[in-house]
Amino acid sequence: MQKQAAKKNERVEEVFHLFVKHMQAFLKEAKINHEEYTNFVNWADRLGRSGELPLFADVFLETHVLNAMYKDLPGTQPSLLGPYFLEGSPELEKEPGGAYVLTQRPDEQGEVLYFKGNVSSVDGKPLGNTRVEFWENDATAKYSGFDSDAPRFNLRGHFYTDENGDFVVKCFVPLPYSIPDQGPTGEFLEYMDQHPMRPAHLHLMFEAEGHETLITQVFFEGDEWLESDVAQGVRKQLITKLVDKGDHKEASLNFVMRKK
Ligand code: MBD
Ligand code: FE
Repeated sequence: MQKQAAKKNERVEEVFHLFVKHMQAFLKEAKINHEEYTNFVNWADRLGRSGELPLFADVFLETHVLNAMYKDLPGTQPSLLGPYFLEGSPELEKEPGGAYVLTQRPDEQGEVLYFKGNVSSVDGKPLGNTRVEFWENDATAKYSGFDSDAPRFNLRGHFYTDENGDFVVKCFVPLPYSIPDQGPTGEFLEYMDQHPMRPAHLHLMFEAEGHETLITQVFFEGDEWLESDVAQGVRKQLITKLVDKGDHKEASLNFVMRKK
């Protein structure tokens, strides 16, 4: 126990030392004057007080952590967890055709999407009984539990793959998402000359025995924000096609999990 705690502190020490070193080098390189310094402290204080710090971090930093960890590894590339994941989603029920039906209000608006996936291991074996966590925004481009007044777990749920690693979930075509741009994060975007948009995406998290948890997103061909995602979460292999089936859309993607 003692030893583990010591080890953990060593890592924190190493990281904090590097952080301070690079911050000091940054202040020097940017020739930050005292007024700018005070402005920065005020902005960072407003960012924290507004509750937007997790948003800011996930939009501007998270992708760089993931790229450094996974860019050159086999298997499906992770994408951003983002600030809108909620623990404790309901387990979804199947409709007669075998698709899991996403939690929704009786009058839920949006275009129905049947999203199909297959989950396998890097060695090619299908991963049956994989827990799939799924969440997305609604037809007003809002996330339940955060910027929407829908019930807390609306458009959130989990289910399990069948023995072949397959699943189908009846959900909705997600919408491009504007991150909140009226607060301190918006101020930052304005100075950066950057729009606040993310391309439409589905959030998925996979948990399978003996494998690394895979947190990723799915995007759609033709989305106007794919190239300029404010959070830089798009990976080529995570883009799929929306196929028009008349009264609904279909899309699919396969997911490959890395072993622990
Ligand atoms: C989102 O919907 C999102 O997925 C991320 C990563 C950041 C902000 C909003
Ligand atoms: Fe999102």
